[in-house]
Amino acid sequence: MTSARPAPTGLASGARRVLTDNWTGSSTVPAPGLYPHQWSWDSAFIAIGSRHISPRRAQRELETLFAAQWGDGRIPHIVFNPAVPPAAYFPGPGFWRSSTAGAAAGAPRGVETSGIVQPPVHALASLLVHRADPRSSARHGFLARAYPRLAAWHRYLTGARDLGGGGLVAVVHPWEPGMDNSPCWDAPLARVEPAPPGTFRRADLDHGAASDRPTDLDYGRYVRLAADYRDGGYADGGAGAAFIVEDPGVNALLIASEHALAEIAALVGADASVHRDRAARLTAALVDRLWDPAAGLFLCRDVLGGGPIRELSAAGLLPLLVPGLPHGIAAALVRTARGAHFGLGHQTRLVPSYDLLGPAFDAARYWRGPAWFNVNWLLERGLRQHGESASADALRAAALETAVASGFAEYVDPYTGEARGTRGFSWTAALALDLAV
Ligand code: 9WN
Repeated sequence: MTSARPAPTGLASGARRVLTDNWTGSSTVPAPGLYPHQWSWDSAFIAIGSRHISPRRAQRELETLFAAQWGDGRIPHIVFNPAVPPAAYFPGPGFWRSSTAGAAAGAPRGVETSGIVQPPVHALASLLVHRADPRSSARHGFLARAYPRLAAWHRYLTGARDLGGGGLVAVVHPWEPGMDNSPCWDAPLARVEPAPPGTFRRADLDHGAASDRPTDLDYGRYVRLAADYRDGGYADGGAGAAFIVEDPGVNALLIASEHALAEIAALVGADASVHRDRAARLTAALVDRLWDPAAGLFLCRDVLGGGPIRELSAAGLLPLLVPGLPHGIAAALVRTARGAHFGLGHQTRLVPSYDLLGPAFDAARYWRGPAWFNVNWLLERGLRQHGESASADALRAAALETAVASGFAEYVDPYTGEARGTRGFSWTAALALDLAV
């Protein structure tokens, strides 16, 4: 149960306004201008919040995304809106060319998408959306339609994407874990030859301050990796891949979603045990491959480089969300969150995306230090799940205050809460609304 403390004035009305302004009629853009299409994990977080405004709209949000699923089961990280001018976002549909370049992987023909993925929060979001209004959900057959989509999505991730061969999902691009320029990617990315600067144009800098965004060198490498993946027909497991990483955040979200999928399976009359068994296997592999007792944190693993990446990222705290995580590990994660590297409850207003003491820490630059609301929402849930209700209550209060005071910013300075990135950001509004009710 959440604490009874009232939400700050203006929270609910402000959050609703952001979500209404950013709704296109079939999905919600993360923010107008900077992100004018539909993003995968954004839509999952947005649905978790918009279910409190309209359960039907939240169902629609997810179903629009599911309609763009590929034949091999992948849910693409962007679904492009054909009404938006091609130059408004880079890389746009003309770069990814999904309907032709992705044909062998079963990309849909009627809609253009990217060819990479984002973290699998969708089954968790679908269950929460269903629970907001089970009668409407049943009347519209929401879970019955969602279940096979979600099952295929998880099969893709645990099958084709077990690139390390140890039972975990691997990502093949820094955009996939959703934490684009995390210092965790610096070492594996150093092996990637950047695309030459003059060969692409960064539309993001039309809307965001260069000091808050990834660098041009990062972008050169993002473009090279995405172009190579596209030119290989978006096939997984080819010999040419230059970036393969196992990320604890992605895997923790998959496990939480696998548990949700077991509940969905039971509700639609399918076999729930497949999903419970898979969640148990993934949890064992997560602990076995990514837990670092000395750091008190889960670390990313560089599959091609062959070892752990010794950078402390908030992604390594996200396994707190995993039901059934061994008690000693959950307790160690809470100690790490409260310690000097993340400052939960004393040094920081919200948990930073990266180690406060790390060599690459930058309080302003995207995923290299700023605090993000989705990460803090997930941690609030994880803390509560492990019985840490006082910490969860304090984090909830701080997130609500900061969301309103920052104008529902994309991310904030973790010490001061000062707004960074774009404002009127959909998942900030959605998750604040969810924490407030
Ligand atoms: C690339 C939409 C997305 C989020 C990501 C965030 C940012 C995109 C970008 O915006 O990434 O996918 O253009 O920088 O890092 O987590 O889903 O909000």
